[in-house]
Amino acid sequence: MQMSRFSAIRVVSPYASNTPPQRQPANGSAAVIAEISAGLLAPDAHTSPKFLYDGLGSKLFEAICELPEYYPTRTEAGIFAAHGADMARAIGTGTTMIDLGAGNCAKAASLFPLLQPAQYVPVDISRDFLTEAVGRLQQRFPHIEMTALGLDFSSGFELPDSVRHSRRLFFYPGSSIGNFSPEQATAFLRGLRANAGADGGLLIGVDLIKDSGVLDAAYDDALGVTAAFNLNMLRHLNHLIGADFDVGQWQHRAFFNAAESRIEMHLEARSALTVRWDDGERHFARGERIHTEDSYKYTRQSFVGLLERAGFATAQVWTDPANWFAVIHARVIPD
Ligand code: AVJ
Repeated sequence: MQMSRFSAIRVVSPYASNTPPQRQPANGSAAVIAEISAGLLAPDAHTSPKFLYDGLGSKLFEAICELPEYYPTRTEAGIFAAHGADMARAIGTGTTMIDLGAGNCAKAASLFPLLQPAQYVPVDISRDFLTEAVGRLQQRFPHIEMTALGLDFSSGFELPDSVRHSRRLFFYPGSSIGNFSPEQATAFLRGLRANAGADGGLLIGVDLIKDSGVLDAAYDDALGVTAAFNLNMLRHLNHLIGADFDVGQWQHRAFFNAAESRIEMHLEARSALTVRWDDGERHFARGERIHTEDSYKYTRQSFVGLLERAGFATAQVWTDPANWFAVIHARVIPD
């Protein structure tokens, strides 16, 4: 057979799958770059789950909340719907409601008619996403004073003077407390207690230990939305530290670690590869992982014990009929 006189045409496209992304300058602060670099260079590579939330990450998390497998949001919403009036009786109206990780503010908003806070203070690391949501919310509830705070509260924070001091209610739904280890969670809640004042309280959502098949599916859904959410962190890291992560080279892994009572999420290298960023690089063997998130699960009793160690007395616990999720109201134990 005669060979073609023409050589094969090589298509050079920025979208070709075998073209690793071009590195861009780092956009993160020096502290953020140092934090991410240290995690990537650690023997067991890891990153903080807060880096899952850029603009797209926040939207993907919203999509996760719609998935049939992801029961926490729906189950918690069911508890609020069934027991919201009871919660309002226990907590009272006119509080200073500080919403930690507010996101689209939908959960707090669903409680406004019953809880009628005097001031609403949504806090979220994804500032633009938050600002948009609060603008819409203020129009719907013109009588509630709203002060949005775009900050990372995961390592402690100070509230500005614009936040009222009386009857502070920290609202921490969605089982986001699960991102902390039990020791970190205790320290974090102690910090809230210090910021809450003697008449302060906490309304918190906690995911409960259940059948591991249910847990695994919630973090590895059939549509692959959670996989996209996890993998999107690599795009975010490219932006923050000027790295050249190639998303196609990585795979989502999520499973319940019963010994640690936590869901673990990882990103696993599909082949041996090297990642380079502004002032560092790391080789990953095929199958090597970056640990991106922990989501701890508790029993009702274990979490009540944790609250006590943090200086909170549990006032009331509401659950769904299957006992998959708990919403807990706790009060500051005064010194
Ligand atoms: C926002 C931390 C509560 O742990 O269930 C969802 C994040 N990660 N699917 C959780 C998450 C993967 C979520 N929290």
